[in-house]
Amino acid sequence: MFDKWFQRKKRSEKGGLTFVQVPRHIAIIMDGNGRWAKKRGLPRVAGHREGMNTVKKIVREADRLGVKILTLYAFSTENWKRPKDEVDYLMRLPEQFLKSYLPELIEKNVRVMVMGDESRLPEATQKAVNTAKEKTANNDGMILNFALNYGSRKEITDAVKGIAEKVKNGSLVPDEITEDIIENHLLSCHLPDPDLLIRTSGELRLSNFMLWQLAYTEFWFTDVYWPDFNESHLHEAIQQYCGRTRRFGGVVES
Ligand code: V07
Repeated sequence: MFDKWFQRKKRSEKGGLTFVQVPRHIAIIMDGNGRWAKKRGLPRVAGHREGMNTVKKIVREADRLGVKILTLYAFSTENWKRPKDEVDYLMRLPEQFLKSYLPELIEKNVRVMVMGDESRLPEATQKAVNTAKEKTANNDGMILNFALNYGSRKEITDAVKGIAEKVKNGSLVPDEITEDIIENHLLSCHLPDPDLLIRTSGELRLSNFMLWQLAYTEFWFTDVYWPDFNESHLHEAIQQYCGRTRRFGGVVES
């Protein structure tokens, strides 16, 4: 169904030229893993494990559809407040994920990136993440960008500190501080802003995720819990995105 619609769209846009509006950069807040487990009488960590399988499924589908960047909010700076057992479990997931999935990512030419403060992560997690980044550093297919121990206010605070330092040492004057300069000090400086943000499990907020970068992003929310999120939900989000007109604050002539 989706594929047929997608192919038709490709042909019909711009007089047969391939002009496809599949979002270049999709960001996802993967919420509802704990609630998914609770609903089934399972421990919260069972939801996180199932959520990890959803990640694999959605990475495959996004790659197949030609998405260039997929950013996934895996762990926030606020998540440390959760029970120690749960945090310990979550911290082992990157390694587990990469153990079973890195070969496929390499085979698919996917590049793994991580955005966040990695210094607080357990040694083994840092090692696994660094190996994945190194082994995929030359891949030029889809970028799989994990927000790991990430918080947007911390990111912006660190950017301000970096800029202040440059002003202090004389390499920058306040008049030269532009939006571009600020952007270049963010953790996402090498990536274009997300075109589409998806949040699962019915919460309608950003929870400290990419506050600067989401300024003009289209949002799509669903009540579905992340472990239940599947290819059809991704298609629905993309179809809705394609039907919207993005104005970036201006007006579009009809
Ligand atoms: C985590 C699974 C998805 C649902 C949300 C919470 C649980 C994949 C990773 C990951 C991170 C970095 C990396 C490779 C994989 C991950 C955490 C939690 C902390 F390089 N899933 N996943 N990391 N969950």
